[in-house]
Amino acid sequence: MGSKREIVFITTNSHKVKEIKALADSESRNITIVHRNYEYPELQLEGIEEVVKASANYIRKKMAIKNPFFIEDSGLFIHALYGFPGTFSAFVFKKIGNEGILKLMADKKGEERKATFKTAVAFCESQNKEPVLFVGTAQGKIAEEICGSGGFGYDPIFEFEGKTFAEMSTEEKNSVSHRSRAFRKLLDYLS
Ligand code: ITT
Repeated sequence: MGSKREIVFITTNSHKVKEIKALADSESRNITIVHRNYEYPELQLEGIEEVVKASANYIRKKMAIKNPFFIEDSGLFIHALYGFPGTFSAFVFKKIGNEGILKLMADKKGEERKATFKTAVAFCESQNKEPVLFVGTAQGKIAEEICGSGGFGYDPIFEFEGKTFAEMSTEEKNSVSHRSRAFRKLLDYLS
């Protein structure tokens, strides 16, 4: 068995770490995820790809991270609300939470409840290399009510094939989620 390669994941969100570590272990690709709980600036840009790229460039130029590292930015895009909360997902979650989103969606039926979860991962091999981006999406809908106690953030209102993400185990969510789809692309790139 070859030696494991260490990749640093920079995030303040421990739920993301749990999902990514479970995924890295289950894929057995000789990658060890090392978590660093650092905050970094997130510019308010047009899309999450632009946001994550700007943040990764900030980190590689201003913070002394020795190992290859990645960060990720995720957002919930509700079709009937023209992509809201999108890049404002963290702010909106803090301000109005899942109850607030359900209120905004009160008059929306069927297809109108469609939503996309999106993750953009930015990986930096070294301090002098531009970040490489990987994007993953999950198509679902906004549930009629809060359901489930697992996961985090918008999971209790994001329904995927009849179940919310909060009703799924980490493994189940990882088999279909936006984050797992983006992260698997990074694993493919690394191997
Ligand atoms: P870092 O930026 O430090 O990684 P964060 O929690 O601020 O952590 P994001 O900006 O990517 O992460 O998250 C935006 C919002 O979307 C935030 O409120 C999260 O709780 C929520 N979110 C992200 N991924 C999610 C997921 O898989 N399921 C449910 N909600 C999610």
